[in-house]
Amino acid sequence: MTTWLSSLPNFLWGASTSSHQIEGFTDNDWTRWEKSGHVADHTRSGRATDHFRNPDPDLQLFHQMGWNAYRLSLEWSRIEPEPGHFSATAMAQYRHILLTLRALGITPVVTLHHFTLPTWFADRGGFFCPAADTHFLTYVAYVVEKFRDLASLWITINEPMVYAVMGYGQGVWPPGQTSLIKTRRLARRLVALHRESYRRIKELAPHAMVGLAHHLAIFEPYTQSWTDKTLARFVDTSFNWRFVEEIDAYQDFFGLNYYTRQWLKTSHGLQPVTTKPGVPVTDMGWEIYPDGLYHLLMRASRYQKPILITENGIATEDDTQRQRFLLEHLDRVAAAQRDGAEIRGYLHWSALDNFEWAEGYRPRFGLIAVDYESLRRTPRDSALLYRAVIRANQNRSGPINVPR
Ligand code: IFM
Repeated sequence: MTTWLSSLPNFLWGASTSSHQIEGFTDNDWTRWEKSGHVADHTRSGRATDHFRNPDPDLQLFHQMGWNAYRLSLEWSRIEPEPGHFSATAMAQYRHILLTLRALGITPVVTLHHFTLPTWFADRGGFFCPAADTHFLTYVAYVVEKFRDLASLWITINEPMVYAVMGYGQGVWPPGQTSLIKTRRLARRLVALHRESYRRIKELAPHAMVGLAHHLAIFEPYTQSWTDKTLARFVDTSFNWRFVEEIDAYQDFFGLNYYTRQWLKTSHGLQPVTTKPGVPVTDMGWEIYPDGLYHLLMRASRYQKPILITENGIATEDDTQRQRFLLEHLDRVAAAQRDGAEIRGYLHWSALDNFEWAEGYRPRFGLIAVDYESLRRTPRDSALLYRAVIRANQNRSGPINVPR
């Protein structure tokens, strides 16, 4: 069992974001994808929430909401706009953000790759380019060396399987390819890159804890037929667990992103059915299934690593639904703790409303609402409820206590 760093809070309470989704005017392969009309209603991320230009009010708000942790991602295309040229301005702004978080008593969880690529890297073939490892590891080493004094929790890659499937299998994200073979090859490439990044980060920052944010879903057979059951088992293994197995020796904590349950039906092939009639769903059309979090936490705990819930959240215009979602999922976290899972934090997705990739700005995932016209931020009641839960659990060891 890996030990949790004594310099970290016993339990991390907070929320997550990613650079492209909140920062604004980020020039990468997604910006180009948006320009070519691939996002719902031809939306472009544009200034997003304008967070990069003006981060301080948000960071203050995170503090006021009682968070002791915040997961952010660094935007590679800002930091290294051309191969081998690093932007002092971008690095200074990220340093400012990390220093401010430290001053506010908020532990940063820093993601190095969250779906976006510098265009120069994408143009060379992205992670398939012959020098991909050299490029990515140069970027990783550069930022870790510069920020190792301010961050000790690092996530190399966000949701590698989602990234591979959406961009190379379903073709709805850049680069828009539809090849199962390439999806599998990319997953293998990302395994190798994660391992190398892990080694490199540990060389540069031996005390850092390094992990990856695994997107895990519950996959169940649509009917009890032998074929649906076999398909569900196959998808569960290949989407959820193969990657985990392949990098398990290279993760100090288990980062888990959880959202929903999906169903496998032989007539639909590998494409899961997202819901069954009558189940409660979010504005993404995803089933709300809190028990799934419990099952995945218990399954993840077999890997004998501290678990960090790196994302869990709901797209909804109805904040009452968000409040219920939050309490029901936290209740399942507490149950998993009582049953022996070592869970070291819960980071809600998301801190702020943000740009939801191919869906644009319609889905509202934020604990804090953003008015995209005025850029005004308003903490939702769910954020205040979350703060009350955090306060009730301050300095508590053992399972978290969740009001009913
Ligand atoms: O917005 C995304 C995030 O970038 C990765 N995990 C899932 C979230 C909701 O779809």
